[in-house]
Amino acid sequence: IFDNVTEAPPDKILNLSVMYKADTDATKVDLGVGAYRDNNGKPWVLPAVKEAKRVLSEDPSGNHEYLGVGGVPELTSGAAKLIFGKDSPALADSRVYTIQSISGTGALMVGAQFLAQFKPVKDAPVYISDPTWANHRAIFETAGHTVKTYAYCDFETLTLNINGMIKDLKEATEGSIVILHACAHNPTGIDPTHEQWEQIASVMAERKLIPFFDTAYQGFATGSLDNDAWAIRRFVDYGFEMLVAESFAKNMGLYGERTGCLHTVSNSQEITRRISTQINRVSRATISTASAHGGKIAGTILKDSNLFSQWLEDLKTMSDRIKEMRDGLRTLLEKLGTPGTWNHITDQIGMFSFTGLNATQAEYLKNKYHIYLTDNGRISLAGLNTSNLDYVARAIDDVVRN
Ligand code: PLP
Ligand code: TYF
Repeated sequence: IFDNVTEAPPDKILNLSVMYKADTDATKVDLGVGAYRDNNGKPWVLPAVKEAKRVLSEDPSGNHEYLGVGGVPELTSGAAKLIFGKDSPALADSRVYTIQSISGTGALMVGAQFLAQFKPVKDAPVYISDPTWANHRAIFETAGHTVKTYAYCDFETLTLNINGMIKDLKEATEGSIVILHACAHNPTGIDPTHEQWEQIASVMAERKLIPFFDTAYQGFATGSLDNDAWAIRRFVDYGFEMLVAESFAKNMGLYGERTGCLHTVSNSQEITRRISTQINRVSRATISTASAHGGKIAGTILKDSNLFSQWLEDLKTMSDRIKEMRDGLRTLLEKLGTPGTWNHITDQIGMFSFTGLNATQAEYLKNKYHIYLTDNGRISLAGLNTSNLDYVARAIDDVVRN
């Protein structure tokens, strides 16, 4: 019956993790998957998360019942405030609907399926940045959209190709959906400036394009949750109707708990009410109800001011360590006189650096030094620590010279 099933290509990032785990060399370094590691190279359970789990475990009314279709109410209301701001007019006017999702991926998928049915211009494509997180294409194609790309990275200078981006958006057909990374762009670590976001908003409004923000790194970009939501809030003020996929995987370290939210913003309370019924229907048909454990942890942190303060400290611990690694790597490469310029390592923000190394060089680093990075030259700075930084810098120096 299944003779016609061909082999699917492996997911490059997940495959890299598998190869890293199988590598028995003691010097191996994992700069592949975007997951935070502490200075000992170990996964980190945030103190705020530990405390939230303790609070939940002692709650006498705790149980394992199904969640309602919307998810954990403390999570969805807290998550919406986190994204749109406590004083958001869209929230005050009840123009936002928020549903709990299976992390960022699930939020994108529910949004993609909703749009496949209700996008205002039938057959309008979905635009993703070149480059982007590899799963974007897969998610939107799976939901039946045609996926196109817009220029994003100037691969020579490793800066934003704003002119190329504006040109591509100008040429997009009316009603196209544009996936935008709210902050800390994956894989490049390059974000538009406020002025560039204004340009993007202006052309998107003119061309009647639909923004679909993906926010997986709030708190990792500028060090402030509010600043990292700046673009989304600006687009709301601009008057856009839009979608936002929000992940708590990275900023709460809840990777495996699959905790996130999908938000929609419309121009009226009544439209939002109708949208909510359709989003609920899509979610019901895909996951039925969201998963409770991560939702309750994140909800507990968002609603409790002490836990929230602890979370801000935890975010600072993570983003400060990543910044130190950025500074350290750049300084070492410059000290070694490694050919090329390395300022982009500290100019870029978030969890990743788009180093400019190519696929051959990535392969060389893996084979000779047991250093794992994606073949587009992206490194996860969270994989660096004070014990391996020097080793990695020397390896990069070697591969660049050879
Ligand atoms: N979007 C981007 C740009 C990402 O980098 C990621 C994770 O790496 C996600 C979404 C979603 O991840 P998750 O489904 O684990 O929340
Ligand atoms: O490192 C990245 O870009 C991500 C990591 O369910 C990831 O692809 C891994 C598993 C997952 C979501 C994201």
